[in-house]
Order: sequence, then structure tokens, then C-alpha cells
Amino acid sequence: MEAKISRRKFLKLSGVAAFSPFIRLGDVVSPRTKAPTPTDFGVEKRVPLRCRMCAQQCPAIGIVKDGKLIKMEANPHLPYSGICGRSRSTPAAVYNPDRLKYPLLRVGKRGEGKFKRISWEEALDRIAKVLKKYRKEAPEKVVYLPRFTSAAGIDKPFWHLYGTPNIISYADTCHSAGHDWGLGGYFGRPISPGAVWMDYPNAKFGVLAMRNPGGGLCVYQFGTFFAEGKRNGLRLVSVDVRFPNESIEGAGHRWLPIRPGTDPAFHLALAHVIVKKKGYDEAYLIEKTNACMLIDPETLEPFKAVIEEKEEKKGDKTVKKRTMRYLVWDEAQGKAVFKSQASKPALLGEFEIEGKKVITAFEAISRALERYTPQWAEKITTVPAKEIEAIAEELIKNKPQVFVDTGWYSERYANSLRQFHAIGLVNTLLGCWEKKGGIGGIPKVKLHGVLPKVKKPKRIQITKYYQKKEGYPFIIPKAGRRFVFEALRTGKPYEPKVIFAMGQNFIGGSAGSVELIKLLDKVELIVCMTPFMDESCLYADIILPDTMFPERNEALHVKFKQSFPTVAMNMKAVEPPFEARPGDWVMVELAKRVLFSEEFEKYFGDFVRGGWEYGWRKQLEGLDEKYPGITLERLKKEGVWYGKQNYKIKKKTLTHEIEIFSLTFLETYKKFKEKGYPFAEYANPLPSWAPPFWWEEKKGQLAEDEFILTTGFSPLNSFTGGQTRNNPLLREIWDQIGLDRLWIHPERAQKLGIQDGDVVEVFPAHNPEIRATARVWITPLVHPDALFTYYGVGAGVFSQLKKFLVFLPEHGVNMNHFSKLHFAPLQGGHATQDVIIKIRRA
Ligand SMILES: Nc1nc2c(c(=O)[nH]1)N[C@H]1C(S)=C(S)[C@@H](COP(=O)(O)OP(=O)(O)OC[C@H]3O[C@@H](n4cnc5c(=O)[nH]c(N)nc54)[C@H](O)[C@@H]3O)O[C@H]1N2
Ligand SMILES: Nc1nc2c(c(=O)[nH]1)N[C@H]1C(S)=C(S)[C@@H](COP(=O)(O)OP(=O)(O)OC[C@H]3O[C@@H](n4cnc5c(=O)[nH]c(N)nc54)[C@H](O)[C@@H]3O)O[C@H]1N2
Ligand code: SF4
Ligand SMILES: [Mo]
Repeated sequence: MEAKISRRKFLKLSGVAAFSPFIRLGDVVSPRTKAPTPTDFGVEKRVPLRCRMCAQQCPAIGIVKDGKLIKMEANPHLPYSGICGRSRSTPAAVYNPDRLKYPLLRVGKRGEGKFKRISWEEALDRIAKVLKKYRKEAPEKVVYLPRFTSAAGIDKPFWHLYGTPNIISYADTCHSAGHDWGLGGYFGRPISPGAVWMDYPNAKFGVLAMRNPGGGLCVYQFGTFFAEGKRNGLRLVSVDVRFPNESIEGAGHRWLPIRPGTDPAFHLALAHVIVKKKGYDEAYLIEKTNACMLIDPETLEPFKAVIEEKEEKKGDKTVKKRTMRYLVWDEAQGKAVFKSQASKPALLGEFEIEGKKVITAFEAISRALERYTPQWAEKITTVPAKEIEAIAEELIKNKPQVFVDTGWYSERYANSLRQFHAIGLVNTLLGCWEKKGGIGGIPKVKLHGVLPKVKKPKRIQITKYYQKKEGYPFIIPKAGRRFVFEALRTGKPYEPKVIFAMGQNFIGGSAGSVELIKLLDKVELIVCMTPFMDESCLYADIILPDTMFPERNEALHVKFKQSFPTVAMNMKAVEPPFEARPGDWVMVELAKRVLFSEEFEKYFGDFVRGGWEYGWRKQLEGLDEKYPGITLERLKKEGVWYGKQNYKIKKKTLTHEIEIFSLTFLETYKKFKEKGYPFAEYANPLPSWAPPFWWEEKKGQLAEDEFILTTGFSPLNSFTGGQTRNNPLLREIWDQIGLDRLWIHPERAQKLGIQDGDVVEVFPAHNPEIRATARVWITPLVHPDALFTYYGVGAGVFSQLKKFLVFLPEHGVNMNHFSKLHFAPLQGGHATQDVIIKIRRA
């Protein structure tokens, strides 16, 4: 009976879909080429995907018809679901005729762009041969650079088994570590953009400074949150080098133009006003932070603090937990006691204990802020003092349902660590961490590995060497691709010999592109795996054509920037074109060729036999006890699992409090001051202004033809990948709205005799030889000292790319092509905008 019904239903279904003229609005019926199959032709398949048109991996649904991906939809199984315009253009990327189709071998000089087709066998054998050689000699000289990897869960164990610790991400060119340690000082651990969220829906007032949630949009769930906040009456002020209409257009929102790279001064002045007007949250500072800590005003050392060590059970391990107990001045008892014994700790003040002068940490902070008046900041930033005061007033009045957005992409200038340190200070003064309407934390689900655990090899990692020996204590070792090039330049700790990039455009995405390519002569083998040609591929010896995300199964993923802990699925929806193959297959093929057969069997055997079905089950083993409802069946059907949102932010400070006076910073500060390190001041735990490099060079005064080139995202572009910059659909829209133009202020344009629509030559003052062309938009919506362009719109200096990416706009600049191979002090970020740019009519 049941079988009958389902058969009838089945016939009806297939009949309606395949043969009825009543097809739903918006459906596309393509001409029949093959005999229809009931599961395929005319019937839409809905496959769980994670979008990769930018890097955020938003859970989405791919709609497949006749074996083709016809559109992307939001995943409806989320409380806040949505995908953005870039995601909607996925089919135009997947079926782009410019996709890499076969493995390629370089035949011309590096950079020349001459390649010939080879077989996968040959490509893999060639790579394996070099890998085998270095496995014996020095496996650490092989560097793996992943970003858009199609081998998650497989690649890391492979490279660690191989013997290299050098798996290094792109994040030193994104948020690491100016953002992560600038804010992290307050929490005793790096705070990445994915660790916190602004509670847009419940906030009343917010400052966006170098942050553009409407353009650098992560729709799921951020964009929806942001829109909800705006509907709920969230008022915004944007302090930006250009008018970021993506975020703040509409009533009640304001734009204050700021001179590029001077943001720390703006935030310090906000803090100054908040403290001066006693607009801070006093109870919060006393209770939740170490503001009352008594310190020596000379050395800044906590006064007579003690560190206690306790052993604690954590699962089956015992860990040592260190806690600092510190003295405060108890106003109730009129003496110094440990904080836990005080009933009325003093927030401000200077005291004498045993003949020694001590002050509270907050007293030290207040004193340090004294000189950073709004008038002082106006001279540096050009933001009017009265505007700074008005913003501070708004923050004070509406606290704690306020935020200074902690931002995302930070590595634009040398002073980014100080910028985010100052942003952290303002948010701490206002008590908005862990508050509804303020800033919350993001809990993450811990999945098991796909393969058995592999230990990280003991050999020295390049980034760790620079962290320990070369004055970059705030590096995040897994995130420092530009130090690979520093190692090439200096030979320290050794010269890398093989670079294998999987979805990282290490040349186009990193400041100093033109300097980087010169260093590549020292590298024996460069392999780039990607679906699209990019700057890095031009210098590769072997190019491997990757699949795009709808064309492969992938490990489950948990790292999302959103308020709920989430697990999401990506399943193969369509066949890859030509000879494109996924990264997990490539890793297994290399493992077969390079590892010993026992190693291969031990680590890869089960995965090779069981495939992703096995891999996914392995990742989820035993997890549904802790997280009810995480099952593979559900993930395959709905694509996602999500848990509960909360506002807690994990801390790893010695005091277990939010350290408004950062002991992590203090330790580094003391050490570097002792050594006489010129940038020691950047680690000062107290508020402190540091100018960007360009400012140091020019004392803030640019000549008539000099500018700072700045970048940002729009909802219709992303990085340098072919997904968006060479996308025929997006290109159509870009042309309509002039997204590829270079913004220039009318006063500056007039002085240079430049007219709207003119094509100009853009080049760095330090190297006029490197040039790109751009079409200008003359607009008052940009600060006079800045030029602005969306990131990743053209070929820039690497015009050879036009041969491979035919939908690229004719003109366009990429800041990284012009900037220097310099490193932000202490944290090593790429400081890409910290360079003076000139323009002239082409
Ligand atoms: N001047 C300036 N520089 C910047 C930025 C800026 O705004 N301005 N932004 C910075 C930021 S925030 C970041 S995160 C970095 C990003 O820097 P990059 O790592 O350089 O990122 P992309 O430019 O996206 O390059 C990634 C490559 O992956 C490829 N790719 C896409 N999908 C896949 C896939 O499925 N598999 C594989 N194997 N490859 C794939 C793309 O085609 C592209 O070639 O750039 C930073 N650099
Ligand atoms: N559309 C799109 N969205 C994305 C991505 C993408 O590729 N495309 N990628 C994601 C990633 S990896 C990241 S890191 C985030 C980035 O997210 P955001 O950092 O928010 O985005 P951006 O647009 O790079 O930069 C924010 C703003 O900084 C401004 N700006 C530039 N220089 C200065 C300055 O000196 N001072 C001040 N005050 N403002 C300045 C720009 O004009 C821009 O409006 O976006 C994520 N979302
Ligand atoms: S923000 Fe847009 S392009 Fe980026 S992953 Fe999400 S849906 Fe895709
Ligand atoms: Mo980024």
C-alpha cells in the first residue's frame, strides 16, 4: 500500500516537474540534450553548501537542475538566514569560461604567464619528487599557504606528517594581529573578528570607524542583524576616509571624514572625554576589570601582588591555573587590601603605603589620557573637536547599549595595534563587553579531526622565529604569510624552498607584491591550486585547477562570525568542469607518493576507504551528547546545526578580569624597553598615540600630488579571486554603478587638472616605475588626503592577468602592488596603506 502511494506520488511529482507547462515562476528550463532521469531533469535538487564567493562560508542552498547549479538560496534552517549579492552570482563564477581547466606547467619565465597543459599524473609526480627530496633534507623548508582550501581536515595532517610546521595563513594581511592583540590585551588572549559580535539589533548607538558592516558584509547572520538594528532605530556615526554609503546611508546616520591612518588619535580623544566627564561605568570598572589595581607609578608594576598556582582537573588532564591577587585601596577600611577583601575599592587616587607612593591603574590611565584632548585629535585627524565631544556624549548617554565596532580588517597601518588598543579602552570604559546591546562573545563547537591526530613537527616555524627573536612578540604564528618572504630576504631562520598555496593569493593579497616576486628566485618549486588565475599563479611552476565549492564534499565547518555556535555542511552538488579536482584528492595522491606506506595506511587508510561519509561521522563522534541534535542526517538534510547565543567572552588574563590595564602588554613593554627597542612604546599598557609610518615620514603634510590610497569592500566585490573580480554578472553591475573607479576629492582634482572620468596613472612615491591606471570619480565623499578604491577590481600592475581573466575591468589599482614589504611593529601586520601614492594624468 505504502509503496503504491509513494509510486503514485513519485509519478505525479516527476510528471509535474518534467512535463507540465505549469512551471514555477523564475524556473529555467533548458533544452533537453539527454534522456531525462526522474532525479535530475526538470526537478530541482537542493544541496547544502557553504558559500565561498568571499571567505565567510555562509550556509546556503545550491539549487541544481539538469546537473547544473542554477542559483543559490539562503539556508532557511537558521534563525537569521540570508546570502548576499556575490553569492547570487555563484553560477557566473562556476560556469565562467576563464576557469582553470587542466594542470599547467610553466614554460616561460616566472611571471611571464606561459604555461602548457600536463596530466595530473605528471603534475603530482613532479611535486612529489621535490617533496621527497626535502622530506629527507629539511621538510620545514616546505611552506603550505592555505585560505580557500578544498582539503580542510586533510591538508594539515598531511603537512604535519610530512614534517613541516609551516602551515601559514593570510591573516597577517587581514586582522592579525593589530586587531587581535590590540583588543586581546584586555582579555589575555587574541580576540579575532570571529570571537565577538556587535549586538546591532539591541544597540542604541554605535561608532563605525574603519569598519563597514554594510559593505564588508557577512549576510548570514550579520547583515540581517545589522538591518534589524537599523530598523530598531540604531543610530550610527561612521568615521571613515570615504562616505561608506553601504553602511550608513539613510536618516540619522552621519559620516565624519578622517585623515587616513590617524584613527588611534580619534579613539584616544573619545576616551579622554569619557574620563574627563566621568561618563564611564564606574561599577563595571570596579567589579569586572582591574582598574582599581594598585601599581607603582614609576615602573607600572602591580604593587605587592601575588600569583597563586592551583591545579585543576580539565577532562582527564590536570592543568595549572595561575591567578594574580592584587592590592586595592579600600576606602571603607582606609588601607590597602586584596581586592576580594575590600568593600569599597578606590577607582582613582594616589596613596602612600609603607612610605611608597602608589596609584590605581585607572589613575594612571586617566593621567595618560590628559593630553589627548579633542582639540589635539582634531589637528591630527581633521575630525572637528566638537564632533568628537558629541560622539562621546552619545556613547555616555546610551551606555551600555553602545559600541565602537571592534571591526575586522585591521592591517592597514603601522599603528593598528594602538588603534585597536584604544578601541578596546573606549568599550571597556563604557562597560559594553558581554552586555545586551553591547558586544558579545561567540562560543564555538569543537569537532574531532577527520584523520587521526598528528603532532606538529618540532622544527622551528618561520613565524615563531620572528616572534621570539626578531621583535614581533604579538605575531600570531599561524597567521604570517609575509614572514615567509622575510625569511627569503634575510635567510633567517632558513630559506623556504617550496611554496604550496591552496587558495591564497600571497602576491596579490599582500603588501609589497612587487618586492615579494623578486625574492621568489630563491624558491625551487611554487605550486598554486585555485579555480582561477591570479597574481600568484603567474609565478607558479605548477598550477593545479581546483573545484569550486559546489563541486566537492568538504569537512564540516564551525568557524563562523555570528552569535550562535554553528556547524555547517558543504556537499557536492555538481560535477567539476574539465579536469578540475578537489584538494582532498590532491592531498591523498601526494600522501601516497610521499609518505611511507605504513604511515599512509595508519592515517589515510580509513578515509580513503570510507570517503567523506566516514570523515563526517568521525568529526561528529559522540558530540550529540553535548550538543543535542548534531547528527549527520540532519546536517545532510538541513545543512546546519546551531546552538545557543550568549554574551560571554572567554578571558585568559592573570587576574581573570577584563584587564583595562593589560598585564600582557606590561610584560612586553618592560622587556622591550629594557632592550632599547625603538617601538617599545607600542606595547604600553597605558593609552599612547603612535602615528602611522606615512605620517612619520611626512609629519602629516602631503604634497600637492601625494595621497594615501585606501580600500574597502562593497556588497558586490571581494578580494583578488576570480570569483568576483572576473565575474561576468557582477562586472555588468560594476559597470552600471562605476564600482571600479578611483575616488578623489574635487579640490585635489582641480589642483591637478583632473576631470571626472579621466584615466590617471597611479604609482608609489618610493618607486615611480610601478604603475597602474585608474578611471577617476571626482567626489566630495572622500577625505582630501585619501584616494579610495574598492579592493580587488582590476589587474593593477600585473597586466599579464588580462590574458587569463577576460572580464576584468580595463583599469584598476591594487594597493598591495604599490606598498612596501614592511611590517607593523611588534605584531607584523602588512600595513599596506602606509605608503605615499602619487597620481598624474595618463
Ligand atoms: N590593499 C588591500 N589588501 C588587502 C585587503 C584590502 O582590503 N586591501 N584585504 C585583506 C584581507 S581582509 C584579506 S582576508 C586578504 C585575502 O587575501 P588572499 O589570500 O590573497 O585572498 P584572495 O584575494 O581572495 O585570493 C584567494 C585565492 O583563492 C582562490 N579561490 C577561490 N575559491 C577557491 C577554492 O575553492 N579553492 C581554491 N584552491 N582556491 C580558491 C581565488 O581565486 C584566489 O586566487 O587580503 C588582504 N589584503
Ligand atoms: N563584500 C565583501 N564582504 C566581505 C569580504 C569580502 O571579500 N567582500 N570579506 C570578509 C573579510 S575577510 C573581511 S576582513 C571583512 C572586512 O570588513 P571591514 O573591515 O568592515 O571592511 P572594509 O570595507 O575592508 O573596511 C572598512 C572601512 O574602512 C575604511 N577605511 C580605509 N582606510 C581607513 C582609515 O585609514 N581610517 C578609517 N577610519 N577608515 C578607513 C574603508 O573606506 C571602509 O569603508 O569583510 C568580510 N566581508
Ligand atoms: S558574505 Fe556573501 S559572498 Fe561571502 S560567504 Fe556569505 S553569502 Fe557568500
Ligand atoms: Mo579578511
